[in-house]
Amino acid sequence: MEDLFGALTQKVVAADQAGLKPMVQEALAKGISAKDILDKGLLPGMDTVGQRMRKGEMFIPEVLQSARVMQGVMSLLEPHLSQKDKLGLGTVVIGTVQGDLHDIGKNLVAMLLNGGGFHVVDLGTDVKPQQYVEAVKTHKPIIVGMSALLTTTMPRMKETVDSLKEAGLRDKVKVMAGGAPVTEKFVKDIGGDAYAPNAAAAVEIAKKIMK
Ligand code: B1M
Repeated sequence: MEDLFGALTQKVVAADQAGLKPMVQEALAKGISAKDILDKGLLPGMDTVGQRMRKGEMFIPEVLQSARVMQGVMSLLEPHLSQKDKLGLGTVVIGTVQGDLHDIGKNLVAMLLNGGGFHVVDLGTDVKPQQYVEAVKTHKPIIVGMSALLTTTMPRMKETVDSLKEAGLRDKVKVMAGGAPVTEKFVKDIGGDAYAPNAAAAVEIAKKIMK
């Protein structure tokens, strides 16, 4: 059994969609639970991808491929997962802030969070503070994630935090922010909780927040 989980992990790291799909189908047919396939086979693969990205051993296109392969097989597992298992570690609402259309980094963060076991609600780009507020009311996330790539849109991050405060929701969520011009000090100054310099760090920090 350990061999099978190890092989699944390797297929995720190698982004081998063609090899992974039949292996997952076979595991399900053998009666191995979808939760075990996910927790013991696939998620450790995304953990490895995150570690290799941090060490500079894997680059963004490869990381995206692994994340896509992971998402591809999730459709096979989903019908077999309970609602609780589907929610995994908890919900993260994420978006690129108002006025900003850059979404490559945000998508990468969303994919790795998803691959890391979080349920991700992606609000897309140009997300207004009020949209974050509404999403928090609807989805009850544990984390609100904001991305900005333009210095001119960074102030929208503070406005979003302020809107959450005004709506009485600030103490119900942790606020994580990132993007090339964003710094740890900036996140602290605007009243956020966590800064992540890259997607792998975002997953690590999100997991720490959950503990
Ligand atoms: Co634009 N752009 N762009 N752009 N663009 C930059 C950001 C810029 C630095 C280029 C430059 O001038 N050197 C510059 C900003 C300058 C500044 O603000 N000081 C710039 C500009 C000026 C503009 C326009 C204004 C250009 C114009 O029209 N005159 C315009 C703005 C449009 C708008 O948003 N309203 C514009 C448009 C575009 C394109 C549409 C052409 C395209 C975006 C396509 C898309 O995203 N779908 C684009 C691109 C591609 C870039 C560059 C070249 C690349 C950005 C990128 O995708 N990086 C960028 C220059 C550069 O960075 N080299 C540039 C790769 C990505 C994986 O990294 O997004 O940093 P990044 O994400 C990382 C981390 O930051 C972190 O994790 C990610 C993965 O490790 N992270 C988070 C990101 N979000 C996070 C959230 C978290 C945690 C971590 O928690 C929630």
